[in-house]
Amino acid sequence: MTDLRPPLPPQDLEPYWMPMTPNRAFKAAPRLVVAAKDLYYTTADGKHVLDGLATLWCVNAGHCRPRIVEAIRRQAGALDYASSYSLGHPLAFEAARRVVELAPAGMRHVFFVNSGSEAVDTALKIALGYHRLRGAGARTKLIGRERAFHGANFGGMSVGGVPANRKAFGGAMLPGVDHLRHTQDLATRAFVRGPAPTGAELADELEQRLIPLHDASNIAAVIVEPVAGAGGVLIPPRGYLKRLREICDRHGILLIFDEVITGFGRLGQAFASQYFGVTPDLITFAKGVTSAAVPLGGVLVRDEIYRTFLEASEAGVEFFHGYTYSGHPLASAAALGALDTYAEEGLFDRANQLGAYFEDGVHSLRGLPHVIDCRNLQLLGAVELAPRPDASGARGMEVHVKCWDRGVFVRPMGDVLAFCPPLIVEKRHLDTMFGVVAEAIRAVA
Ligand code: PXG
Repeated sequence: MTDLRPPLPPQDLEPYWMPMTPNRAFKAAPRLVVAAKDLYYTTADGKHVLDGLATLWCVNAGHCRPRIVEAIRRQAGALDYASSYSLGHPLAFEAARRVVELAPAGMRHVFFVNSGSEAVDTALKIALGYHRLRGAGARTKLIGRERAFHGANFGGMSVGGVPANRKAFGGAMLPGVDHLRHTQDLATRAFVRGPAPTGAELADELEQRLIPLHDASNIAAVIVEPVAGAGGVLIPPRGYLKRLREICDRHGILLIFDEVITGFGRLGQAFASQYFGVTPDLITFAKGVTSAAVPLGGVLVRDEIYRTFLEASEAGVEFFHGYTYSGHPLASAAALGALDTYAEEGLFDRANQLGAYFEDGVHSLRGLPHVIDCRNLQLLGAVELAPRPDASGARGMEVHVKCWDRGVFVRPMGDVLAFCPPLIVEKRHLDTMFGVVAEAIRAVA
């Protein structure tokens, strides 16, 4: 890159209201990054920091990868923007074709949006519209799960289950939403390597409690993250997702997998659906589709759902939904650059190659002070610390800061520290990451 100029230090941090950030604390002690390459950030004071979380679970191909940078650069000078509303440009169609190529069989259509939150709200609307077009318009209830994160918009917030994200908006949630229990149980399933052998029966709650309560004829869809991410990296028990699928099938309920984190190689396949061998009706994705270089999200839909919209709706627009930037040329270009990078470098296989080594790294933290769980699946993992009695989350935040000071970025979610490195990670980076995390946990004890 020839014209990369480090930005000037910001003169005033106040105008920018930062998202999901303790603004007061940040602005008192700001941490700024000015550049990134592959697995490392460069901070404003010239330090290199290893990105142990693909930043926000999204930079799957690593930072500033040449094909992605070049694709964006080229597109920006050729066609900066064209709408997808009754107009089109080739790249959006090509990006859709390429995503569909990676999708589970029978999901040959994709609706583009700009983020995971939009993907989730779009998927929920597709589910409602689909049932209505089939004459089952009473199917409006949506089932989410405790500790789920499905984005910040109203639909995703309502089916989500992270208490802090819901608390302030309780009265404004979508009506007609219920939640399954989450799958975590530290009393019986702590320090399990990979999926727990027990716990699939947690899925039965859908059939034994929620369906009798609401009646299946009123339920549109169940939405789950195959592996819950922002709620603390919760690995589904063996057989759990398959059982959810079977119950949904028995009752005509659509199953939505929110693959915003698990999509694009995190578990060693394009999608978690393929890793678990369970095909949902809709898949939401975002983040890794462009390796985060330009915002893009989408919803993959089962063929019959797309056909229903095209055949059963009145003449004209079949689905009154979309965004100004759906299928944006720069996002489409970035997606193509990212998908080329994944393919050329075999990055979706990295989690298969490194999963066992990563697992050993995660579980090497067992036995350190206050560690109450280590969990992992392929290239996704977490260590959980006991909360301080008077300050839940404080210990996690302190470990996170100590890691940062030692040159490693891992994300605290309360007292859970998550690991989700870019797929270009190598063993030596994992050694550094887990070594630094161990030091930091000891230092904070
Ligand atoms: N679904 C899932 C499963 C996600 O992880 C979204 C939807 C929303 O995506 P957008 O692109 O609208 O942010 C996400 C996002 C965290 C954290 O605290 C996680 C996410 C975003 C920001 C922070 O770890 N995931």
